[in-house]
Amino acid sequence: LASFSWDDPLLLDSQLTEDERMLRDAAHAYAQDKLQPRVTQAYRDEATDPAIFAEMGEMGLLGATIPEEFGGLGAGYVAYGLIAREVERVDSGYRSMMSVQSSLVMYPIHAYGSDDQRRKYLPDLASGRKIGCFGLTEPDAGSDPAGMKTTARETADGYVLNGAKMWITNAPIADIFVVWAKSEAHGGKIRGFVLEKGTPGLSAPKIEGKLSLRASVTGEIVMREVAVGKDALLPGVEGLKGPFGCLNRARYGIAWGSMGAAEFCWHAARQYGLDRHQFGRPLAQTQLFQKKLADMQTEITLGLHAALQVGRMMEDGRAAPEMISLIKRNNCGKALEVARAARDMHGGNGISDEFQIMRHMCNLETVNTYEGTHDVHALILGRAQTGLQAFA
Ligand code: TGC
Ligand code: FAD
Repeated sequence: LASFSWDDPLLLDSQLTEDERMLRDAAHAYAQDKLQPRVTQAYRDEATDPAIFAEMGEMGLLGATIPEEFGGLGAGYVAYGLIAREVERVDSGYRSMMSVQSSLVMYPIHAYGSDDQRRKYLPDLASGRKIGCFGLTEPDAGSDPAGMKTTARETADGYVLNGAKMWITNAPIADIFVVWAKSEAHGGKIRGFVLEKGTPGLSAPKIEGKLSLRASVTGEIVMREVAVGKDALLPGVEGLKGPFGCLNRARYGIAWGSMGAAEFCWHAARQYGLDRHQFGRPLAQTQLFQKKLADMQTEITLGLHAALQVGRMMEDGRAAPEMISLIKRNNCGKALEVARAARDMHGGNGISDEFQIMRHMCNLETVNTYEGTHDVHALILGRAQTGLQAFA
């Protein structure tokens, strides 16, 4: 009889290449040795350690899919997903820092940038010497980014940007800002610009008081008459498909990452149930507890295999954006359910940061909202199967 592995029921591991397993193991070791020991205090203090970028850079975890000539690893999308899963097993905020840098800053500079922009920015971003952020959302344009108000006005030697971005991961500590604006010179079409810290008129105040994702700093981007040269424009794309091209990658990574957070909660709930006795037996020996563990095992296993399938299709160019909506929506929603159940299964200990479940649970509220909310992805899938768009 074939054996059953409770924590890898459908043998995901056997579907990975040797290189993918090695990268996964290196990311796991880094996350457990360097990130896990500092996360509880960082979360309490709402403090982001910028040194994490240099550490991740040294490990090759930033921009893993970017070619080696620009400082990346030239790895595939499955490898990228496995990194996200290992980092998010510790904290969604750390994965956020990594995925913004990789998918939302390095990817657009590589895919839409000029050769000069690639050479100027990518090696420093890959090594973590420079920190990047991605400004799409605005105070009055979240799910509907087409409603953005930020503008770029053409001048004799470049552009002047005005506007405000809201809820921007890494912004207060960023050196490089990929910002999306309506460009008057391009018929009001959305264009991408690369801004640098220190440019007059550009500021990035921190958003205080987050009760979720506290180990990852979030800010605004305020642009008041920010003058940049022509070389700040990303020449290779115009329209919403520019930012969406980046979001496809980041959403895909989140589908893996959220499963890492869910796995942490599942494994912790299982161990807690084995260790804790009530009514003269382990909690894990009750039917209700086992049903919850079986649900966690099932949803996580299905979510990981779906992410693997989409990753393979991304690698051979067959992944449609709707597939990414399906796994982003499902895996974030399921991870949140797993975390809430694990919180309950830990009883009173479930609310203590020592047990870490409630931190994951609070983080996953954000993960379920950013990069397209759970409901917005439902509407994307609804449009794809009915031909009717229900957004507006
Ligand atoms: P729609 O008419 O559907 O499309 C406009 C144009 O964009 C193209 N497009 C895509 N291209 C590539 N990939 C995709 N996934 C694409 N989706 C759309 C589309 O083909 C069209 O191109 P063209 O050439 O015909 O003009 O656009 P819409 O205005 O109706 O938008 C619909 C909707 C709701 C789906 C969309 O706006 C949406 O996805 N909203 C959610 C916004 C969102 O995800 N924001 C994320 C902000 S970044 C973030 O949260 C980072 S957190 C990171 C972290 O910390 O980890
Ligand atoms: P809204 O769009 O106002 O949505 C509010 C509610 O209404 C949601 O439940 C939504 O599903 C629902 N809704 C909206 N439209 C419809 C509709 N047509 N039909 C039915 N229901 C609808 N953005 C960036 O650009 N860069 C970043 O780095 C970044 N990092 C973030 C980090 C954090 C911690 C957070 C919280 C957010 C971040 N975001 C970032 C922003 C994020 O992408 C947005 O919060 C998200 O897209 C939702 O937009 P909103 O907050 O304006 O909510």
